[in-house]
Amino acid sequence: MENILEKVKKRIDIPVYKRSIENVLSAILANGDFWNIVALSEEPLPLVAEIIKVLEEEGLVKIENNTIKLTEKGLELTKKYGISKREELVCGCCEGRGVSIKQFSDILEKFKEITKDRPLPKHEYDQGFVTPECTIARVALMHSRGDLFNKEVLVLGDDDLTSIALMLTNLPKRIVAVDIDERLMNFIKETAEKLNYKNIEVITLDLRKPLPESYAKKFDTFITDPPETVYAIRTFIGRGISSLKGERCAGYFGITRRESSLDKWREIQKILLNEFNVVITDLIKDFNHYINWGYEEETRAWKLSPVKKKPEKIWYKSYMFRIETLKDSKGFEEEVNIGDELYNDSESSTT
Ligand code: N4P
Repeated sequence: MENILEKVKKRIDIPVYKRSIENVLSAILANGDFWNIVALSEEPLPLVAEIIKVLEEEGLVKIENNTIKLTEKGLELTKKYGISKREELVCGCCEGRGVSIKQFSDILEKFKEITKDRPLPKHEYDQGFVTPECTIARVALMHSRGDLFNKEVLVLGDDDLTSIALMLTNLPKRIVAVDIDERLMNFIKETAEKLNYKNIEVITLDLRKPLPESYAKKFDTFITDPPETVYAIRTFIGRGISSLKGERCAGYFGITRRESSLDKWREIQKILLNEFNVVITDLIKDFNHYINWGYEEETRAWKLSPVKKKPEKIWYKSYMFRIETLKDSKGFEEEVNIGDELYNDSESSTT
């Protein structure tokens, strides 16, 4: 084990622990598909790929018919270290989200109908949208926390078309959606016209730039799903917080384990607590499920994957965070002068 750990450490610049190797071994015991192993192990994809490579070199793992398996020697190692197969044990009723979308079943159907011809993910912007059930569950979650009815809601980046789901509920008193992608903004605008919904505004904006002054301190609730670099997380969530009216307003965002190590998670939590001075009220595992975005073969994940086979089911999920502002919470308003680093760091792989 020590020797595997040392080898991986030398070859990659993502923090790796004995626990990371154990997680990957447990995942391999449960599933032979690379994408599922990444999902089950909850380690960043580039790290999982490197660990599998080392395990293969050590004769602990073999890859046959696109399937990753432990060898006799590998199985012995798991026995020696008391490593068992990883179990998901997700609640079948709510898919693990902890909210029911029953009340919104008509809205789910309408949402599916409307988004049938939606713009498809653009690689350039790291897009990849969640399932309709998930978008509606976001609405249910926000409603259950008292963050929608009669509230002013800001959607920062709306690849998921959450603003459309929000319109359909008619719960918020005002919705503003912001995105860099004109296609999405037009789609949302056209939908609003068709629905004859008046309380929505759309703004086409690169969130490297601050929101127009007139949107500062105007909202009760924001939701965003930033790219997974610390830069993007600070910028998107910080802008969300700056747009809130003041104390006891709420923000929602997704953070994944696929592209962020727990060391990065700690950085993120430091930003939330120390820089923004907000409190985390909810943290729900695998709330967000992303439909495979279609440009898999052009990504770093594809290059790193030991098996050149597209994922068959959803493997990319993220945790949902809910934060609340308190006295002296503050956001982030500066313009950021970065290019590709907004999307890519050593742990990212799906851009
Ligand atoms: C990533 C999608 N590269 C998959 C494609 N990310 C954001 C898209 C917004 N729906 C996930 C980011 C999680 N914070």
